[in-house]
Amino acid sequence: MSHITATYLVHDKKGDLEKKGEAIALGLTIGSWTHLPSLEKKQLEKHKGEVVSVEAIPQSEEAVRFFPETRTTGLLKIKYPAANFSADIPAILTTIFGKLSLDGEVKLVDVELSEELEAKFPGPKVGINGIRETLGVHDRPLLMSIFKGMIGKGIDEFETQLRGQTRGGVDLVKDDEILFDNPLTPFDERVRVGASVVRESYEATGEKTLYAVNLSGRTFELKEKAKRAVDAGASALLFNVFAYGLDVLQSLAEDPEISVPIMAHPAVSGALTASPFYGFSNEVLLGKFLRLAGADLVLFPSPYGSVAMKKEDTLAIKHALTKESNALKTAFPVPSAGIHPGLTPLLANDFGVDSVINAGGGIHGHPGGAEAGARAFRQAIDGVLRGESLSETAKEKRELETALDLWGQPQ
Ligand code: 1AE
Repeated sequence: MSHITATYLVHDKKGDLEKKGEAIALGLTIGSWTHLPSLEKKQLEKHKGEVVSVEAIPQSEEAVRFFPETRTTGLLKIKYPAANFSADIPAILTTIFGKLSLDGEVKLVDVELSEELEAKFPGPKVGINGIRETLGVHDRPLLMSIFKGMIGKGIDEFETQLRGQTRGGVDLVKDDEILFDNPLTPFDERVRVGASVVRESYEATGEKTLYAVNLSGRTFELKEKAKRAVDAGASALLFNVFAYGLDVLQSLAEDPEISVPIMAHPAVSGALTASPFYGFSNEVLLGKFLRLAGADLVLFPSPYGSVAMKKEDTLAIKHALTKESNALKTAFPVPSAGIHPGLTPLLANDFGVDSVINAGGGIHGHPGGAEAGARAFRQAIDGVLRGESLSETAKEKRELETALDLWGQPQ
């Protein structure tokens, strides 16, 4: 039978995890069970939530500090029949973590969908293989750069920045997530100029680049705007999914006319994931749900940069985006924030060839400008794939040498 299994981290006041599990499984499905007449039990059996497992675990130091009284910490795994909800993320979220998210210290740490249920979601439309196919790059981590300091600047600055980034050899360029539609760099103008610079750069270097314009504005305008962008030559879209909702991403991803990759930005997600006691795990929100909803690339803070995420969380996101699935294509993990060329070996080692190395300041801040900054990253990536240390590569590659002098490399 089709179903979803949710795992919750709980800190029970009453010290009875079994009872808490039962209360959740019944409370979020049929209400009560033991006192029902047998005919009704038969009718409701297929709707009844089921406690799959209850595991008591040691209290973390954080929990000892946080709770004034003794709590019993545990992982509760509960299975919900798909017969109870329509096959969409809003219905699933409301079932497995609707009222429950308001009920004390409960964190949703994992979800597993049955194959039948997973197959009802679009997943990434283009995915890792499709993006590699478009770019013609199959054997290395991709390189992405971010426009920086564009607020208050005009389309000429946009064009200059984009040209520098593409000529240096980045595979993707994305708008900064805080650049919205505005009179100085209107959305349609960015798409038009972006497509032209990307084309010109391909003619000059033979390397393709995808430019992801920030798809922003009111929810009900997004589809029309995205289609207009695709018609005008947009090669990718950036989307601040958590400012809108996962279902909005899904609507965009499953529209056949919006044929370009969608890049999901994690802005706002920290408000939903950061607490050890409440909200969602990063794996669930940025990994499982974003892939299900159709993100082709997922940005998240790397364990090494300026806004660090725990390494185990970043690896869990990567796993959720790339693990085998009969129904869903894989999506690129994009560890980001404060990335510079000196971090390339760590990123390549943790996230592998099927990942995107993404930098804003680490490209624009290069003393030789954005073009040199991008080149330094490409030199670092190529050197790492040849099995060289960065210092070895830098002996022959001056852009990388300059970058390492500026940002160093972790020992
Ligand atoms: C986790 C998202 C990172 C991001 O969007 C961004 O703009 C990073 O910029 P830098 O590389 O830290 O300058």
